[in-house]
Amino acid sequence: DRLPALLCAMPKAELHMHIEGSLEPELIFALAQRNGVAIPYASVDELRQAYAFTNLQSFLDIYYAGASVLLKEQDFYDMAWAYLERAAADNVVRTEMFFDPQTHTARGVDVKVVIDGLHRACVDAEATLGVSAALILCFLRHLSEEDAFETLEQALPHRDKFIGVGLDSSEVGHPPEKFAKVFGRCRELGLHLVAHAGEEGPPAYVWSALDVLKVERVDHGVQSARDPALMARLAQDRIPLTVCPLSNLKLCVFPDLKAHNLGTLLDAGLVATVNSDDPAYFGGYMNENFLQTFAATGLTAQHAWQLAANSFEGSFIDDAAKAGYV
Ligand code: ES4
Ligand code: ZN
Repeated sequence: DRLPALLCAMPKAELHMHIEGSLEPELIFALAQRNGVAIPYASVDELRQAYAFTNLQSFLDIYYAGASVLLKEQDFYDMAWAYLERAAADNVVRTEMFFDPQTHTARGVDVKVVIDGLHRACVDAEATLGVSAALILCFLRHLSEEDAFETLEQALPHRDKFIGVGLDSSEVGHPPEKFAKVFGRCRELGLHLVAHAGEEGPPAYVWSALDVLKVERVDHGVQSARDPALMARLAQDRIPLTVCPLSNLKLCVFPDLKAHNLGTLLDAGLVATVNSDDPAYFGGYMNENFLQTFAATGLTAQHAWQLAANSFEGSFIDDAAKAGYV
C-alpha cells in the first residue's frame, strides 16, 4: 500500500496551527529553567501525563499554563523554529501560524517581543528550510471585544509582520458576533479574516462567522455537517474548513477517528483541509494527522490529492505564487 508514502511525500499547506500549541514538554521545561519560571509539574513525563483532555476547556487550561514560560524574543523564535523544522520534515511548503498575543501581554510581555521573535523565525524558514511562513493574530474570545481592540492597537505598528486575524479560545458562550466591530475594523485595514467556529459550538456560530464577521475561512467547522443549508452555503462559496482530526479526537469532538466526518465534508464538495492545531498537545504534526485519519476512515489517494489542492486553494499566498503550487 503506497498511500502512506503519498500522504507524507505530497507538498501541502498548513492553515490551522497555534504556535503556542507546538511547544513540546521538553522545550517548556528548558524555557522554564532558562527564564526562572516555576511550573506546577515535576518532570517532562508528569507534564505529558496531564495531557488527557475531555473537552476544549480542559485543554486550554493546560495550554495557557504551558505558554507561561515564554518571556523573551528568543523564546518565541526558538518555539517557532522548532515547529518550522517539523513542518519542513512533513513536506509542508506553506504554513499560516496563529499566535495569541493576549496570552503574553497579560503577563507583561510586549507584543513587539512576541511578533519580532515569531517573524524572525518565519524569515529564516523561508531562507533555509524553503517553507513559506506567515502569521495570523488571534483574539481570545473569552475576553472582551474592548480587549481585542486594545490588542489590535498594540499590534498595528507591526502590521507588516502578520497577514490576518482570527478568533480562538473557549467557543461556547462566546459567539462570533461578540467581535463584530473589531473584525469590521480589521476588514477595513485589509487584513485577512478567519475564525474558529463549529468546533464545539453550533452551526449558528458558523453562520455568524460568515455573515457577521465575513471570514474567508472557518477554523474547524465540523459541526456544519448538522445543517444542510450551511453545507450548501460553504460549498457554493468555496469557504475552506480547516479541519484538525487529531485535535477533534483528543478533545472528544468525535469518539474515534473512524467517526470523523472529514470524508463527508470532502464528498459534499467542501474545501476541507487537514491541519495539526496544537501538535505538541494532540499527538502529531501534519503527516501524523494525515496517516492516522486515512488509516481509520478509508479515505483514498483521490481524497489525498483533493486535500493537498484544497490547502493551497485555501491559503493566503498571493495569486502568482498560488499558481505555482496548484
Ligand atoms: C485551540 Cl483546539 C483550539 N480551539 C480553540 N482555541 C484554541 N487555541 C488553541 N487551540
Ligand atoms: Zn485551533
